[in-house]
Amino acid sequence: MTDRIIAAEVILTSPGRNYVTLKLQTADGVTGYGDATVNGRELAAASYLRDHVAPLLIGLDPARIEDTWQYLYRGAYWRRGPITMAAVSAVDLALWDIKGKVAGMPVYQLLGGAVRDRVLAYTHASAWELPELLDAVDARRADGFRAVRAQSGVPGLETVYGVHRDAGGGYEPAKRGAVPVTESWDTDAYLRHVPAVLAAVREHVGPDLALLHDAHHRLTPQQAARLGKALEPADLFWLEDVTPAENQEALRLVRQHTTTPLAIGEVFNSIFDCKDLITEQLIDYVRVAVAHAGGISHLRSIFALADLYQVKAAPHGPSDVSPVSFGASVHVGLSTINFGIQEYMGYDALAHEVFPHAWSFADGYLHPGEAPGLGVEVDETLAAKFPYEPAYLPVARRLDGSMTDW
Ligand code: GCO
Ligand code: MG
Repeated sequence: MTDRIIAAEVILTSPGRNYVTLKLQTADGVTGYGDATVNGRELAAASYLRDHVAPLLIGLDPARIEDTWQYLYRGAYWRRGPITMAAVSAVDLALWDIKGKVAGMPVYQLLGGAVRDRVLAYTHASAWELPELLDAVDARRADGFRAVRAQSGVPGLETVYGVHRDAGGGYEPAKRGAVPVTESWDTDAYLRHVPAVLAAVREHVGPDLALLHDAHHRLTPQQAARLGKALEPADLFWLEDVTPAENQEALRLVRQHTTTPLAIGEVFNSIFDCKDLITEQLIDYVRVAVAHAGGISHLRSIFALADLYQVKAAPHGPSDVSPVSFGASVHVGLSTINFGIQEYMGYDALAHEVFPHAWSFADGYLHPGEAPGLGVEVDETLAAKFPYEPAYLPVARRLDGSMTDW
């Protein structure tokens, strides 16, 4: 029996980018960490935790993870949504961290133990022009990756999701400033260009490397169907977020027209967002993240449902999923039978220092490590040196000036 929770604090820090971390402490001195980072809405997530959730946690038995999850989920009359579910996720992760530390075991052992030796990862390669993109893919391969997401510029456009125009620098979508940058977007120009780019990448790398591509929610079902079909010769591991999937039925049309594997789900925050996609087998990979879809506890429900339909788990893992929840995701990957692949965009060197972690990457694969709990700590003194800075994801308008999905 563990002592009760005596403190719940929110740590806001910006080592390279903003992160919202929940810290729970028990009376007997055990600390658990969770992540509630919502890119561009960090203060809302921090306030939800601080003002509406932290007071409910004081005095609770940290061993009761499922009961606490149900209390926070069902107890919020205004349930679901990204902010609420990020807060639920953070509490869930911190409680699993505490349970692992109390048991003296890494969390994956509490989830049933390893069902594989290591967790396959993919990373990003991007460049505006094709020759530089091919170099970037080669460089990621030289880093050991066996799966690479390729994104390029589009002639006629100034900005494209996933790519910085200036060669070299890594891609970070959120920009510092008090208001979002407005980008302009033309789906037709993108559709004319991208099949040739991915065909050239496939020709360059040969058959073995797994190639992925992210359309970032920008197509109509018909455009998505055409793109999936046009990309079939490039033999993609997946084509991601073809449509804004609020309308799950839209994927029926896409599915009827292409055998390119489809991945969706990074913005989903509960099983209800993906239940039809899964049960109708409209996708191949579900991309929910432990930080945004209710933590380890709810991801396990989503992945168990997905397993019935041969849909694989492929959690979101860009730099805005903090090293705390990234580690949690790797514990889930190691212990989930229908796990497919983990996105690993990598972190700024400072983020590795602020969040020292037991998880590691080698030879294309991740491992959560053997430290008790999640195996990720927070250097609070260092974290305090990098205060929150306002930063927003861009917004997008079409060439005629009307708003569209970024
Ligand atoms: C991905 C994503 C990210 C998102 C980002 C938004 O597949 O990794 O699409 O790049 O755009 O997480 O905050
Ligand atoms: Mg994506």
